Amino acid sequence: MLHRLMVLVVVVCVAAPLLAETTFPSDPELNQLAHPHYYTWGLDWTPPADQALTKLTLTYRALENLDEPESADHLYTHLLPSAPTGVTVYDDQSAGYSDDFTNWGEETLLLGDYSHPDGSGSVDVVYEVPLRDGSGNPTPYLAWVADGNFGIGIDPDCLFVNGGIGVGVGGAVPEPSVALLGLSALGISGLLRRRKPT
Ligand SMILES: [Ca+2]
Ligand SMILES: [Ca+2]
Ligand SMILES: [Ca+2]
Repeated sequence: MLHRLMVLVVVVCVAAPLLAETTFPSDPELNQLAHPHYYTWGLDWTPPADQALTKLTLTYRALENLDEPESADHLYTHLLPSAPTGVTVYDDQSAGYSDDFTNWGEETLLLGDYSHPDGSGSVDVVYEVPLRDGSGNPTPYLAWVADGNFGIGIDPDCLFVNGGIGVGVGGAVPEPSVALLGLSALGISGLLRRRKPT
């Protein structure tokens, strides 16, 4: 006796958050970070209206400390609430090893005071700034970024080279509406109702 086999297709909708990120092209002028200088990199953008920004990420790609690296060398990196568009180069105000953003005119967030491990070659270094806390409430840094201009402040105290500095700002985008999910379900249902070939 021939039995028909009924296949039950279960469609599971997983409520995973959809993430999106705006990335900024690296500025080649920042590939060679020289000891006698410090830098600001101002970024202008239009935050997506439909996106709840949750984090900012900065990545030094293939970062390397040249010119006799030693543990006393420092690469100070800050998030700035605002900065002139593009790269601006300043002369260090103090000789030796000292973070020149300590005397910056407005509040900054120190992302890292990096020292390159001896003999480690090039490495990727990543810093992440939460723009919202675990409950979804804004951190102070959300306003710095969401007003359309923010900056990265870098004071290399030794020669640091890199293969590009990646900056990304991202967050969750709205999940599809119930109506769209409904239409999608109808579409699947229609497919399942198609007659089987004899
Ligand atoms: Ca410097
Ligand atoms: Ca300095
Ligand atoms: Ca700002």
